[in-house]
Amino acid sequence: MKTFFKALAIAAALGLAPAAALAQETSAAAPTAAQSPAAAPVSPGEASAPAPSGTSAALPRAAPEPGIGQPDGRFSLQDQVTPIGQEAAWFHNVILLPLITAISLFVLGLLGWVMFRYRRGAHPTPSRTSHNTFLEVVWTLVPVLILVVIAVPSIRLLAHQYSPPRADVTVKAIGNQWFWEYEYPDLGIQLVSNMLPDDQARARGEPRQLAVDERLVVPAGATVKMIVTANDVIHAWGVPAFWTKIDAVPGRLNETWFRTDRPGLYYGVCYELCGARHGYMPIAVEVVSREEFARWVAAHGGTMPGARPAASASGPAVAATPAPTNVAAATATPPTTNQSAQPSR
Ligand SMILES: [Cu+2]
Repeated sequence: MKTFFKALAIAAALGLAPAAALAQETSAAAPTAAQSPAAAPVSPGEASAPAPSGTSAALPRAAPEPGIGQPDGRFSLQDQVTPIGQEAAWFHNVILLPLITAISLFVLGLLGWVMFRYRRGAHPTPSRTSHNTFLEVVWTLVPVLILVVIAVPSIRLLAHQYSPPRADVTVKAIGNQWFWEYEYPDLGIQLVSNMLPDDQARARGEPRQLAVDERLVVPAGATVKMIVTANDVIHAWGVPAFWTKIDAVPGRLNETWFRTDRPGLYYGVCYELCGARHGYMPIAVEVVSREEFARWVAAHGGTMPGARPAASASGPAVAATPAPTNVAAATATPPTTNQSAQPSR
């Protein structure tokens, strides 16, 4: 009986394995090899300067909240702050996890029963039964019904994910070895976002290897359309608290979206193994009020759509596009590379 309970515990662990995998995914930023902070893709002069540009002055940087938008060691999904994320988390926590746990325990119980009840000592003459129509119908129909039950919320979630509302803000995210670039094509803003070295992250009270110099800033309550691509190799842009993750493929524009009403700071990472410093190109999304967003746009030399002067409504927005403020940091030769030459596209 003792071994049975032991086996039961193993089955429970197996049933919960997918959750463990997901939880692990959220902490993918954890380093696999010790890397000195000096190897961060930030030039030495840059590293000593607290803020790469004067842009952050107009907007106080939101501090991260414990347990929100970052891995905190929990054995489950991060708190979801988008409607899609909440629907998906409900599907995972309320439907899938109990179902796979119950199925695993049931199968384990059957195995244990057969092993115990029909062992040679207790059952020396084996039965010669080879068919049982009732059982065969049951073990065919029950899995089919389970799949149908799963399919309904699953397809509903897919439909919601792939029918985004009209976009309020469009952001183009471009993956590079090993940093992210962001463009707001309608606002005339370009950013380069590099990971902060450990000492600077600590000084700002942010988690190491998740803090960046330039955050992606979006307004609360707005539908943000993310157009995601890459310059060199395949990366993937994702933020676990938004339930958003999509590949960044050179030469392709992938699209995803998110909307959250909750201001705050949410971290993500690159989710596609993209080279030596794959683990060091984090993502930080700061969700602010609409007023703060307007101030942030102005501070970055951008123009809010409504604020554009009538005379220049037909195009000069492009001419007004400012040069990225901290491009020098990103275009500096990376300390390591696994490519001898950039492939021409
Ligand atoms: Cu990457």
